[in-house]
Amino acid sequence: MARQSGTRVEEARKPMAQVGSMALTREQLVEFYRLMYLSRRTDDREIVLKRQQKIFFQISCAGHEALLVAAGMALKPGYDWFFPYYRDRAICLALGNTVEEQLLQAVGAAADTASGGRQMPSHWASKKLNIVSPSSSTATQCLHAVGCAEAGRYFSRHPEAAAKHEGDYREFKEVRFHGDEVAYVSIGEGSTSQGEFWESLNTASNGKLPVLYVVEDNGYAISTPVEANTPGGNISRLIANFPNFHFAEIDGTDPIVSYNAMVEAVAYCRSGKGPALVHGHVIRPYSHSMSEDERDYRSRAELEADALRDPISKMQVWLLREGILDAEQINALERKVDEEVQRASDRAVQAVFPTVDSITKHVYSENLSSQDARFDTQPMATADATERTMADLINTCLKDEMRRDERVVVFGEDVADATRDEALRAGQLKGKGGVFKLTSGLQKEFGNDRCWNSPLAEANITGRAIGMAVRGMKPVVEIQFFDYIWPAMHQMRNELALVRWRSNGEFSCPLVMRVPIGGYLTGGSIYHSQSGESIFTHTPGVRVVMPSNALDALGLLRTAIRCDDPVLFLEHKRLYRETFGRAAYPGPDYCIPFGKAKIVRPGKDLTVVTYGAVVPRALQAAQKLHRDEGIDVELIDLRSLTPYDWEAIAESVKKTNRVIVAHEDMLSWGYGAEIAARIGDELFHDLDAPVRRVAAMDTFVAYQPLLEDAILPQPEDLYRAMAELAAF
Ligand SMILES: Cc1ncc(C[n+]2csc(CCOP(=O)(O)OP(=O)(O)O)c2C)c(N)n1
Repeated sequence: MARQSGTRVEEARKPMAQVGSMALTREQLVEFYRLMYLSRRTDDREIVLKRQQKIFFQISCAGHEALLVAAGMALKPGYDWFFPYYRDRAICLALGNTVEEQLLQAVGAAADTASGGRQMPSHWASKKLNIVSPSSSTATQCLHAVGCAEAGRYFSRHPEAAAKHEGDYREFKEVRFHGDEVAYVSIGEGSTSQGEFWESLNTASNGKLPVLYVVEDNGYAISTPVEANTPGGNISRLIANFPNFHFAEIDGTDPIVSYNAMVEAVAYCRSGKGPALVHGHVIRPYSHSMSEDERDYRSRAELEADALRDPISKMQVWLLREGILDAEQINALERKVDEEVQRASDRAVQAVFPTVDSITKHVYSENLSSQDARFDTQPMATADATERTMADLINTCLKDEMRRDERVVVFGEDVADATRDEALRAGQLKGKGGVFKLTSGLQKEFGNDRCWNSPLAEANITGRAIGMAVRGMKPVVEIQFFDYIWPAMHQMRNELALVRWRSNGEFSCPLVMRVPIGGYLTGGSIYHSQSGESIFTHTPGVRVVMPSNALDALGLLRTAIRCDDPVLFLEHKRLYRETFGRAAYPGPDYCIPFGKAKIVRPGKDLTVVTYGAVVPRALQAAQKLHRDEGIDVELIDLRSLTPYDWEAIAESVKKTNRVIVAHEDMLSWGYGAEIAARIGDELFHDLDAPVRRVAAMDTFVAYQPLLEDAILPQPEDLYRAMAELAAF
């Protein structure tokens, strides 16, 4: 187009397809078709490469191209934000992703800019274009888009929060935002059955957020037809009553109709009125993926009916009929596209593969380790030497960090002082501030947009926090009880832990999840007493810490907030207001590096490695054993569980030659199993006795205190194990 003469350029730019107030020029229409065709031919090329075993998976965008090119042309790359799913090849091409970039991912090349060979093809990501690295999980991305939109709005209201800051995660998190930016998220109609889709609609609607949802309805989720997923077979009908939304249901195989709908929806989002959802009916001509054959479950008649709606042939016919391109011009355009795909493919199959030594790169931050020396500080003497509880010092730390860093926001269930805040502001209410009061006063001091109540939905909390953290905010969210972390598990395991690694370091989501955990509550019962830390220490990419006293809680929480990794911060509720481990406020910069254990009691006869609420119980047992038998136990409080302080363990075991690993969680497959195995493996020659474990019974915690006492490890159990091991 660039080489056309003056009059031909004018001709090309004349509006050709007028629908409502929207118009596409001839030039745009040709580009529209080119992008659709480019997308289809890239899929076709991948299919060939898969058959040649040069790539290992293929899932196509075929049939969705019109809807997606329309979205791409209506949005701005590098300005708006994108959370596309695996069918979205065409929008990524329209935004500026190249065929070569896409094929480099397909071959698993080192130069794959989306993931460095870590993700399957069609897992689009581009830092430059604001296409955020996705997982393969269906619907998780909806909550990220919501969090992303919230971040854009937050930075618009707090522009000074975007400033770079040396010495913490902000040094490595550049913030870019625009007041009228839109967050695009797409999803298949089958995946709208996922709770996370609905949880995201909830917040997008309530917050009038500029999120553009595109539901690509090809009528099937693998082999399950839409009516088996969606009651009544139409998602638009079900969601129609969400307030503040702009809705459009369209034929997504029609480029002009799609473009019109997208432009209108984007304008609605940009204006700040709220979110929009475009439900496009499309087709799926190529089976779900190359791992199956849809002829096994779809009738021939159905496939033939779909074929008649193919967007590529429909647009080609339309261009010819409208006289926009003649057959020769179409052939020339298609030939050029074919050559482009061929060139990209030739280069991609020659690509260098990632080396094995790159595997562990970007599991955690390469920029700022949570073990960094800058987190190794000493407590400062302050004017107030009052001994304070763990609950009090955690609350103080949150306030300190919110004062210091405007990117820190706190949300979760019941964490605000009062959502209806008039009476609070008038000084008539004390405020709630969390079921354990740990976030008390944050909303009052920092305002409603820095501390607020989330919906009662743990995936919502976690997914939104991920979206915000990707943009550079530092959410410090609360899961009300560890027992209810499970709805967030999908977001934690498949998203939080993986954003950095799967994007080869291009994206990250350092944030903090504070979670009250544990039993010893006398009546806490099954659903308020659970442990389960090993499930998360078994997840690379997330740091897990669990303090046993007030000073450690404050120092570790500060490091959690300032560091560059996602952190699961486990707070033992029994320790919140315990007399054990109270401490004076150590000043606003006191930090403790992760991975550094504390010797609670030095000793020479045997080592106990533990953490959390077992620390005071083990200490009690050790002191009694010393009084009774003169046996001198060295007690190690790990404090942080990943990373953990292997050096401290090894040094102690080499000295005492006997070791117990103790924890509150169940014995089998618990955290202690890993530590015990490593001691057996690496310190076998230093041992004079078998490695012993003390832990809960392999059951949940019962309500009746007699049972609870029997289920959880008590000081007497620890005493007995120490005495036996010392006598071995
Ligand atoms: C949480 C989750 N469950 C199951 C899968 C396996 N899976 C991948 S795609 C898919 C079907 C999705 O259908 P739909 O949302 O309609 O999108 P389409 O593939 O038809 O475009 C399923 C079940 C997954 N990726 N994630």
